[in-house]
Order: sequence, then structure tokens, then C-alpha cells
Amino acid sequence: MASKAKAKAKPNAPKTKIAIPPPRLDYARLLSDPEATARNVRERAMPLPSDVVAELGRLREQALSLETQLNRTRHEQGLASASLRDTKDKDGKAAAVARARELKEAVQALEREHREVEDTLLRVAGSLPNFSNPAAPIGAEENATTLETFGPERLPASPLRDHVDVADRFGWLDNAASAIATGTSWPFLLGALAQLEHALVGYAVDMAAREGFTPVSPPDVVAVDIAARCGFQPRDGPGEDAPRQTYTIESEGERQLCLTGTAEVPLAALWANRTLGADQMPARVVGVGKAFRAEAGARGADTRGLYRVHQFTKVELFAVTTAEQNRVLDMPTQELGASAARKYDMEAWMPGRGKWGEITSTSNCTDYQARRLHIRYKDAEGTHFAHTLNGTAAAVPRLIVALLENGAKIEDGEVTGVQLPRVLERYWVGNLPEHVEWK
Ligand SMILES: *[C@@H]1O[C@H](CO)[C@@H](O)[C@H](O)[C@H]1NC(C)=O
Ligand SMILES: *[C@@H]1O[C@H](CO)[C@@H](O)[C@H](O)[C@H]1NC(C)=O
Ligand SMILES: *[C@@H]1O[C@H](CO)[C@@H](O)[C@H](O)[C@H]1NC(C)=O
Ligand SMILES: *[C@@H]1O[C@H](CO)[C@@H](O)[C@H](O)[C@H]1NC(C)=O
Ligand SMILES: *[C@@H]1O[C@H](CO)[C@@H](O)[C@H](O)[C@H]1NC(C)=O
Ligand SMILES: *[C@H]1O[C@H](CO)[C@@H](O)[C@H](O)[C@H]1NC(C)=O
Repeated sequence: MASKAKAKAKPNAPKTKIAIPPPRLDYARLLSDPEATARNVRERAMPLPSDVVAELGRLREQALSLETQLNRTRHEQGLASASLRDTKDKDGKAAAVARARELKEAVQALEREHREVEDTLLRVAGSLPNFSNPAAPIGAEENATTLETFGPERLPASPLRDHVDVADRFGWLDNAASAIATGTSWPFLLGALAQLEHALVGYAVDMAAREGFTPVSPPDVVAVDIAARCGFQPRDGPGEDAPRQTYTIESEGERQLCLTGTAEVPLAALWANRTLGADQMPARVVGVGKAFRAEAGARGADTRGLYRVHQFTKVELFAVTTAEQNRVLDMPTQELGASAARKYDMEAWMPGRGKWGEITSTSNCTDYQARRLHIRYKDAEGTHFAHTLNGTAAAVPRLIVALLENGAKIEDGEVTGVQLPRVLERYWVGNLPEHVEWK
């Protein structure tokens, strides 16, 4: 037989032959109050059909009715085999054989139909976001509540402090080289900025490890199926025209792979299909990964400089907890990723941009990811789905923007250097470059 040409998987039709069981979603909870589920989708402004919950209800009923028919037909099949064994006369035997064959085919057809409906049910339910925490503010970004403001007095906004100009002035960014190597928004950090990246990563990992997070170096490529189970879809909405969120890559073998949008995905996969003991909880890790964002600059915002880029280094915290454990780790509903119930962002003042900019984000995903990845724990009462929490310890380019724009030293209307926080000194590699000093 001619060898089968290796099929190139389409981004939206991932081939996902994977040995972990399908997500175990709580249909009863999703359908116990259909109006509440529909309101949750609306409040999060998810690009889903308006009748998605009604569709879910119909599919669930259809699946149950097929299951009932299947059970009844299997029961009849059992009776027919028994009668086949017991029938001795020739004519009766032939009739019983025909009947058994008929029932076997009916069972197979019902099984097929049931499986198809179950698959659709899982796909539709899987597209629903997690329930928002009732205390999360409702609406778009401007409805966020400020919980706390700290740090020194804000510097006045000033175009002189623009991080791109500061970095260009001292030769720390090379946009011409970026354009040749890859393209815009794929930055080359040179000299002081590359050293600053090492220092920030060292500082963040050190702090997290001292707090009891186990350091992990995760892969930066994950299976599309695993990313989807964590709440990341290849596209930002249905259809081929929706902006792409992730970069899918040419894959070897059965599984469609993509570049990680955040190390949260491989860190969550670390516990997939496992059951932890109650004494192992909370399980906490800190991972350094590359984050790849296909959509950076897609909406024409912040295409300049380091604020939104296609690739960056990120130190990520991830915890698996019981439903009760956790400490507080408030973003409005439309700002929550599909899996999060509540999200806290921290913003830094960026005087060169003249705006506040998000530098970290921490999400409570309750059991959304755990149900999809089968992350469980066992205690005296039995086995339960765990809760997962994730947060940024350091998103390097955003911190560089904040540090350059706040640290720029201005003399006689000119930037003469940059002052960096002394806590980074311990983590600095090599010599302190010209134009950089500790504050
Ligand atoms: C997932 O867990 C089940 C049950 O423990 C096991 O049979 C299966 O092999 C596991 N899959 C993988 C990929 O480890
Ligand atoms: C069908 O039979 C299975 C196995 O006996 C049972 O668990 C399930 O509840 C039955 N389903 C329905 C809808 O009666
Ligand atoms: C902010 O919240 C209020 C009250 O819930 C709501 O009426 C308004 O539409 C929200 N604004 C945005 C931009 O979502
Ligand atoms: C996460 O959210 C759930 C319910 O929304 C809550 O029970 C749990 O305490 C929360 N965890 C944290 C850390 O806030
Ligand atoms: C944490 O998880 C949420 C939901 O999956 C996601 O939207 C957010 O980007 C993640 N945060 C970080 C820092 O990766
Ligand atoms: C997310 O939230 C709740 C807990 O807050 C959980 O019980 C529910 O199953 C989750 N919803 C989805 C759609 O996964």
C-alpha cells in the first residue's frame, strides 16, 4: 500500500490523540440555572452564539435520551442472546439469529449517534467560560476597582522618558536587526537590557523559591489540546477571521502543537491526570518561560517598543490548591480569561507612555482547568477536583518599560542615564554598563 501522505493539520482542526481522558464538565451545574449561565456568558462578552445555553440543554437531553434507548436496546440484546441459546428448533433458531443481528446493528448505530452527540455537547460546554466570582466587578476594563495604590509619588508624564527613546539613545534596542531577523514586535535586547532581563528573572525566581515555590523549567511548546483545556483557544473567537491568539507549529506525528502563550499551560500540565495527596497541597511552582503572543499589535495598539511584543520572557507562579486553601490573590468580568473566576492585576505608572500599564496579573481558575486536565486530590472524604491559581511574577519587557521610564535621569532636558533599583544588584551578570547606576 502506498504510504499515506502526512496530513497537515489545520489550526482549527487539531489532531488530538492524547491519552488523558476527556474533560469532565459539570453539566448539572451549568444547566441547573440556565439563565445564570447565559448571564455569565453575556457579562464576560464572550463571542458565543446567544442561544448557546439553550443549545447545551437540547444536546444534554438528546444525549440522555439516546443513552436511555441504548440501555433498553442493550437489555433486549441480552434477552435475545439468551433466547438464541435456549432455542433448539431450526426455524426458531434462524429467527433468533436474525433478531440478535438486528439488535446488534441497532446498538452499534445508537452508540455511534450517542458518541457524536456527547462530542458536540463537550465542545459546546467546553466553549463556555468559568463562572465569574459574584464579587468580581461586571463589565469592561474601566470598571476595575482599585484595591490599593502604593510606591512613591508618580512622576509627571513626559515624552522625554519614553522607553524606546531612552533605549535607542544608549544602543540597547536594535529594531533594524529585529526587522531583519524576524519582524517588528520581535525585539532584540542589547547590553544593559539583556543584563536587566537576567537580573529580573533571577530576582523573581529567587523570591518565589524563598516563598516555597519549586523552580521548574517548562517546555515552551505545548499540545493545542492542552492549551485549550487550560482555556486558550487558537483564535480569539469563532471563525477563520478571528484574530489568532497562538502560533501553531508544524508538528511531528499525531499532535498539533503550539508555542506557549504563557508558562501557565505547561505548568498546569505538570499535574494533569494525577491525584495528589491532601498533604501535598498546596503544590506550588515557579517557572521561567517564553511567552508567544500572535495577537500583539493586532488591534493597532502599542505597536511601538516593548509594551506589546510577540515574544517575551515571563516568570510565572502556579499553584494547585484545595477549594478552601488559598490566600487572596479585581478585574471585571470581560477581562477574565475563559478559565478565570476572578483576576487581580497590578499596574505600574509609565511616565513616558503617560499611562498606567499592567505588569502582573493573578487569576483564580477554581476547578475549570482541573476538570479539563484531571487534576485531583484525595482526602479523608474522597477524591476531588483541585483548584488552580496562576500569576505573573515578572513579565520582563513590561518591567523594563516601567524601570526605564521611571529611572531615566534627566539633566538640562536630556536623558543622561538610567537609575535602577539596587535590589537587582545581587542578580546582575557582568559589569554595570555605562549610563546605568543603582538607586
Ligand atoms: C491517565 O490516568 C488513567 C487512570 O489513572 C490511566 O489509565 C492513563 O494511562 C493516564 N494517562 C496518561 C497519559 O498518563
Ligand atoms: C444506562 O446504563 C448505565 C449502566 O448501567 C447507567 O449507569 C446509566 O445511568 C443508564 N442511563 C440511563 C439514562 O438510564
Ligand atoms: C460598569 O458597571 C455598570 C454597573 O454594573 C454598568 O452599567 C456599565 O455598563 C459598566 N460599564 C462598562 C464599560 O462595562
Ligand atoms: C477562588 O474562587 C473560589 C470561588 O469563586 C473561592 O471559593 C476561593 O476561595 C477563591 N480563591 C482565592 C485565592 O481567592
Ligand atoms: C492566568 O490564567 C488566566 C486564565 O487562563 C489567563 O487569562 C491569564 O493570562 C493567566 N495569567 C498569566 C499571568 O499567565
Ligand atoms: C467554574 O466555576 C465553578 C466554581 O466557581 C465550578 O464549579 C464550575 O464547574 C466551573 N465552570 C465551568 C464552566 O467550568
